[in-house]
Amino acid sequence: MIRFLTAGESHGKALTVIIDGMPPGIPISREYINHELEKRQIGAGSGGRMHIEKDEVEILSGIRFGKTIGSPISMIIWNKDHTNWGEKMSIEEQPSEVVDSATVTAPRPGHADLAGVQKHGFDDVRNVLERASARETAARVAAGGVFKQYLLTKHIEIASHTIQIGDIKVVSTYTFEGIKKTYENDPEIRCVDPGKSRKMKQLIQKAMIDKDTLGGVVETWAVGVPAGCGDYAQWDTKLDGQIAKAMMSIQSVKAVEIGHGIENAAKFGSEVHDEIYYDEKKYYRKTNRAGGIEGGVTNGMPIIVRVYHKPISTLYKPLKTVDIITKKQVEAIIARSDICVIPRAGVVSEAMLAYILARNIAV
Ligand code: EPS
Repeated sequence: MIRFLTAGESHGKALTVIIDGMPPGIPISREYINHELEKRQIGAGSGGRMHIEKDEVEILSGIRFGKTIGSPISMIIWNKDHTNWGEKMSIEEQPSEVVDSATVTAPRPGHADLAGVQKHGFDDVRNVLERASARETAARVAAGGVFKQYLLTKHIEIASHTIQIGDIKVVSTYTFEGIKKTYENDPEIRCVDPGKSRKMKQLIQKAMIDKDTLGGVVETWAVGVPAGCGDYAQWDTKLDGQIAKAMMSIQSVKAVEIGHGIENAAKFGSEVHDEIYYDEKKYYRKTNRAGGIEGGVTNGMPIIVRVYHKPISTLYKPLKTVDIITKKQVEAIIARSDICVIPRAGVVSEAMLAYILARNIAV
């Protein structure tokens, strides 16, 4: 079964990813993966780091003459910013002045900072924040580039778009073709509705002026997935459960919704379930409120997943916290960060959905 793991600190030498279990003979283009990485780098509300990095993948193993060979695929993305952090992120021991200058003791509310320190008993938040950083998603997106190319050989396509930033929501109807075009038509926000996109951008600018941050909602579709993917018989093989776990693991995600899951909870059953019809030797539905999954199994309709991101927890007007050494009330650290990740986060959701579909299809 396909699986993958990532490694690497935000300001360490590099991010790495190993994918195990990919079937042989799948054409893999490095340019395709690099284009996915580029999508993660461009967007309104991103911080200064994106001006330093130009993420590109180096493939180290598992691919020969342009095709997978059934061996583990290992890939690396070098962190350009590491040259500015060499001593502070040194693998070797360093003198105490260097260690002190790199130490962080004021954890940010909402980040993994304090929870990670409590877990391991650290006296330096940096040990946690370097790995918990959303920089890690670059490695996931590189893996996603491999999974998406595999799914294309099965005629499965994945795309995402921004449906909410702060309290600005898309209410217009849209198609998969429309969603696919959002990266080209609106790289800064990735919204199908130009009017809403303008308002979202203005809201991000306001948050920046106010030294605040914004969350939002990304919607991801997978089309071409045949009926019968996943399982209804065991809790851990249900496809919706697998997707929810994968999406919830993305940095800053606090809720996951399949189809119209949230609004359906407030309705009568007669208003919710997608009625079944039959024509020309196949079943079809006129609606897709279930988001393509019933009982943990795909029903042949597009899979629709929404992920809800909280606002980034590094604020330029810092919240109150407690110093982990002195236990005195202080202000949280101000680290360079993003104002809003939503436009860039879509490709991360796509990568995680591609992973779950690839691992269920390749069994
Ligand atoms: C990010 C890289 C990080 C942050 C951000 C996302 O780089 P740096 O810390 O050098 O600015 O900008 O990380 C976070 C939002 C976070 O909470 O850690 C990236 O590559 O996306």
